[in-house]
Amino acid sequence: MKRRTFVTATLAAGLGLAFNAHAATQWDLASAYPAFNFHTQNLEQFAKDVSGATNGDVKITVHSGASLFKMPEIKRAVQGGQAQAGEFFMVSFQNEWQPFGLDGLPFLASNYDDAWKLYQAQRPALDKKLDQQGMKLLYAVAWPPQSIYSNKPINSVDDLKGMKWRVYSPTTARIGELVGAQPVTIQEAELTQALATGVIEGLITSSATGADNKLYEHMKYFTNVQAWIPKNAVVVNKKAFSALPKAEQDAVLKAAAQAEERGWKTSRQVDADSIAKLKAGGMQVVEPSAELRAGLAKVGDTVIQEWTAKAGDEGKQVLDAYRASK
Ligand code: PCA
Repeated sequence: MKRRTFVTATLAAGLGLAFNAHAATQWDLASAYPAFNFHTQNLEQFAKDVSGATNGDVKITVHSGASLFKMPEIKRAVQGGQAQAGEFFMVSFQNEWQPFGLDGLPFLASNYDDAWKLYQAQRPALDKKLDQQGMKLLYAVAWPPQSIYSNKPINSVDDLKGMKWRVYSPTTARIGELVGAQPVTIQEAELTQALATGVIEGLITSSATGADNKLYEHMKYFTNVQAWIPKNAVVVNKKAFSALPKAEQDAVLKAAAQAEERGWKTSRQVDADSIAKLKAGGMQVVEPSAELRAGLAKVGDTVIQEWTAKAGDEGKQVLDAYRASK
């Protein structure tokens, strides 16, 4: 009798273990943007869809607001498996591989339709690069177009001279240099504090980030230059992905494709809503003068030339593919 109980208990424990081993896929997904930001909400929906499609077998926990890793660390954390998945801002990583910075080049693709074409041209190279780095690209979503926030009117590039200029990528730093501003790198998670302490007098970012951080409390002008449309990439560690049964891999990829489509749609809507929020907050939303446009276009040409020289054949191929698709 005793022996039978023991056998049954052992069997049950064994079965329990086997069941748990199958059910226990748990991914941490590191993100750097606030919980209420549209990229983050899209990630939450993605996680929900994956859980739903796998009957709860694949659980993804989204850690927003740079709570698990800071933005510059997220990519490496996913690569090394410290986080199974993560979202990173591609243009920040341009120095590592120039094509990461393609969607941060001025006036190359400054409306959503062109930005989508640019992404299609960039995607094969991105997939390959991330694969070599031990990751899989799940999807990428555009931020709204990037425009200038400042505490004084910007009528020409000369007005940017001497300004403490917040940057987030090699290109935004280079633009700062070319116009004679003082570039200072600040992550979005630290933006509010930097504004409160007067470290920044101007920056270029999206309407969404301006609204998320209530930039109208610190800056007066939003000059709608729409210079480029950069993207966040959502990646998963390749080993973590390969460990899933095929049906679950397919479910993840399907949810990712849906997240991408939903994210691009939402981005357009968020742009309109955020500009309304900026206005409601008291910000002056102004169209750029012809002089400013011309000045920025010139700076943009220099930056693109420099990028092309650095990006070599690989960069040229992507750029050619994009131009041919337009
Ligand atoms: N917001 C983020 C990235 C691009 C954007 O629109 C930021 O400013 O850091």
